[in-house]
Amino acid sequence: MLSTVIQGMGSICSRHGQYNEADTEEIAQAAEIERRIALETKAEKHIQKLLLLGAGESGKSTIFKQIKLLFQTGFDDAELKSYTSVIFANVYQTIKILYDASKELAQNESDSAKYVLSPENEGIGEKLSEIGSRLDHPCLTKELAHEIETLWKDSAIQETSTRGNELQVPDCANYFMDNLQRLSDVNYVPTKEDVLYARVRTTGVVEIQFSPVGENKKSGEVYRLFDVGGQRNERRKWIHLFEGVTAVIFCAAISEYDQTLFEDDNRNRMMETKELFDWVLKQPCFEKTSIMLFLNKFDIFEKKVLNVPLNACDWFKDYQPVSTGKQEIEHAYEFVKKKFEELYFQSTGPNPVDRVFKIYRTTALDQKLVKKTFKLVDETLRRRNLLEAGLL
Ligand SMILES: Nc1nc2c(ncn2[C@@H]2O[C@H](COP(=O)(O)OP(=O)(O)OP(=O)(O)O)[C@@H](O)[C@H]2O)c(=O)[nH]1
Ligand SMILES: [Mg+2]
Repeated sequence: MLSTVIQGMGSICSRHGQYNEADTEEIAQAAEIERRIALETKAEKHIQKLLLLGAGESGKSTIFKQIKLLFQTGFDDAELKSYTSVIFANVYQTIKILYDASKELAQNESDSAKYVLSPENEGIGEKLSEIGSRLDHPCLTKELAHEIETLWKDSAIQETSTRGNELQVPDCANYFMDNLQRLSDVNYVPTKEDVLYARVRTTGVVEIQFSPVGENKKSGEVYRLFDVGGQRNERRKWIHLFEGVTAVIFCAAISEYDQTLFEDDNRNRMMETKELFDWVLKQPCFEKTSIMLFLNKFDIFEKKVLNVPLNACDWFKDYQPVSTGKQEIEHAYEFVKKKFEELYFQSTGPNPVDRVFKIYRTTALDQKLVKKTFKLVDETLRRRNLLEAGLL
């Protein structure tokens, strides 16, 4: 549009045959506009579009928050404070899920006695369960925090919590329960760590632009990172973002192999992730898009895998433990990684494709690790750009 205006101006000038002062000024202005457009176009080309994809609760927004903390301004006071109600909601919802489940288990399980609460705690449980079902949660007072703590420490609730994988207990549950005293302080302002732990389901699309300039100030790449909601009803919005993507960062929560979906209690989370990853790989738009697979929630995985056999998930049915302790954790991790690699090569088909595929072991809560991982992602993408430009 602007170039038409500029061309039009050019023809007026030439029709006149000679330039007066006003013409000269217009030409200078047009040249300036053209120069700016050229610069902007160049800059736009320089911006790399990154897409965070993955199922619900796989850790996309946590990575997004880390990037904001690492390469942008982080969270100001108002933003930190805005997480207070989310964190309180996480606390109330956790205690409600556990109390309601303990009641059910106390009625239906053969070893039901261990799920039965003391009569005093049952009263507290009823009250907290009612609060947990409200849309608007009250402020976490010292009194409420004390009651929640009492209930949390009840052996029936602790027993129930060992079955958390069947109950949709959020991963942040233990962290917030361990911090109730601090959270209920009248002057409480969430810390950076609290914000990273806070669980809020993403709806819609959020984006940030950043440049991962490290200590050596070398990168200079500009990235535009998009975070989307991963639950089933959110995924239909993804497709609008699929054009011109430099890299997909696909988050897979590898600790969730014995859990079912929030949206569908009959569906194993890892099986859902497998199918979703396969679908993403097969998207024609991503033929040349780099695929960065984050095998996330490694911190939970390494604790879980020694107690819950990997073959709890159908995809890992052929898993055979070989050892104990750290060695076994590594063996299990390598097995899962291999499954994803096999899936990648199956989905991509026998013909070699011109795209990068990398796998990273991540714990999205670990800032140092995310920084290190992102540095590797950045390096890979820069090398790829140079290759494409014929400079390598
Ligand atoms: N322990 C642990 N918790 C994690 C990790 N990554 C994310 N979480 C927690 O898992 C919960 C869900 O993470 P989110 O980042 O909100 O997940 P998401 O993929 O954005 O989920 P949707 O927005 O529903 O698609 C949050 O409470 C996070 O703090 C991790 O590596 N380790
Ligand atoms: Mg999210």
